Amino acid sequence: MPLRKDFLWGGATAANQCEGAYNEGGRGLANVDVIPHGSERWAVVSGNRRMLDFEEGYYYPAKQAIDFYHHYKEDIRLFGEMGFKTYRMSIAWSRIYPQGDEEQPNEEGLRFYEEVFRECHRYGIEPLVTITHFDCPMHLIKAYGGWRNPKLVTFYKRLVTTLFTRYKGLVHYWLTFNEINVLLHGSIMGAGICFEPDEDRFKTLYTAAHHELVASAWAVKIGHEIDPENKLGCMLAAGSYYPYSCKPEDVFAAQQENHKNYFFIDVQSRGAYPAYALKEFERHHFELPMSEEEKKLLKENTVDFISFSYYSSRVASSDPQLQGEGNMMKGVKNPYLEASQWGWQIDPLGLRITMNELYDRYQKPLFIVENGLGAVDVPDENGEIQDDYRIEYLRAHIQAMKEAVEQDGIDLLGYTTWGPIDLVSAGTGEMSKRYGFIYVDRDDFGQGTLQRFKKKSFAWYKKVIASNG
Ligand code: BGP
Repeated sequence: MPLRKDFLWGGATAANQCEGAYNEGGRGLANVDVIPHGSERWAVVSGNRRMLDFEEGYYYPAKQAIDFYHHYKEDIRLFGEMGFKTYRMSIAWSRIYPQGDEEQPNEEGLRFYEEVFRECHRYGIEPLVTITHFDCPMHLIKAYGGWRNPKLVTFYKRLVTTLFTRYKGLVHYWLTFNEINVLLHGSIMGAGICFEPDEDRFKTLYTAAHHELVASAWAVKIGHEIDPENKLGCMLAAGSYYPYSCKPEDVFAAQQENHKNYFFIDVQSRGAYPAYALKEFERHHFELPMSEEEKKLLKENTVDFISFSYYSSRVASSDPQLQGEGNMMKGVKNPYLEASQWGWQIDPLGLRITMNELYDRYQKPLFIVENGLGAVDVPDENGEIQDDYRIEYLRAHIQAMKEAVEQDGIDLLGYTTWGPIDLVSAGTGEMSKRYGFIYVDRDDFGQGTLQRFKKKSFAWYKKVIASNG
């Protein structure tokens, strides 16, 4: 079977990496506004260094980003020109509830996204909305301690009820949490948590995970009740772990790493905590704070589809000495693969392997909602970007994706590349790591006109879409 006729081709962004206008339209301050870029970023993202120390002073790039807030018409017109069928974007929670815990939403924020969705529909583009993409209102972090606190579930329920009601008929595809498994690695982005010095991190992280899983099930329930046409998906930072060798200890290490990743999706898709996780909790003397009502909620409100990001496969070894680089999750270097400028290993076949694993495990439609190559793009003497390396990367991954559909029989809803327009990198907090088909004139220091222009890959992707792959 070829790709379905209504295959959802498109691109994906996140509010905090493109909108800018961090203090306009009544928006409140969020974690993503104050995480520094540069050398201290990782310590803050992983919850090891207090983010609150950085509250003042870091204005660029995240707070301005590519100013999508004021350029959305132009940007969506360009997506329309490429033939996008879908545009994945996220809602900035603090535009809708500036503090996070108010009773009433901010009308200006609601109106902004309504206009964005209407603009998409003008070009026949179906919005695919991530409800939270690494963002959390600052007030919820300071006053409640982020997702440690079960009150966040209440506030999230209020948020989703507002969104599903207001955008009924305008949005049909929703993702509850971006890369929910990143919570275990980047606690500030994944859960609005910076650790106290003597905190039991295991307990804190899995408590927060439970709250997000419960919140996600509420979103599925409320989303279906408000509009039965709504399709709700989970979102995993995917990329299978390969064993470093066929030594059983390495195979076992890879299986353990895969468990850590699949844990979230096991709950969201199968509706119950897997046995391996419950055993791990026992070993850590961690009592899952789950009520009978929550157990039932999780069981009855599983997701409609499984979405995931894929940049790279990963390798696990039983040898603790081996360490490598990766996106948020460190892995062992794979000697058979080349890597990007940031050390992300390039493995198109790994996409097909990952798709098969996910489909075997869950038997639900898949949706690839991030894939792409981050690179430094240098304009040539005519000011153009000849990004053949990006075309090559995407072509190979799209080929592997098609094989997974045509030869392995996987049900795939769509494919959105990451950052179809250049935006701020989540990993570095800077502009110079670019993914786009559209170049944005902006550098790491806030210099540049913000002018948009097409790279070579723009026309290429347009053809990919027009020919349905
Ligand atoms: C994913 C995130 C995105 C995005 C992407 C690329 O983990 O969901 O927000 O940024 O990775 O990562 P980076 O920006 O670090 O290159």
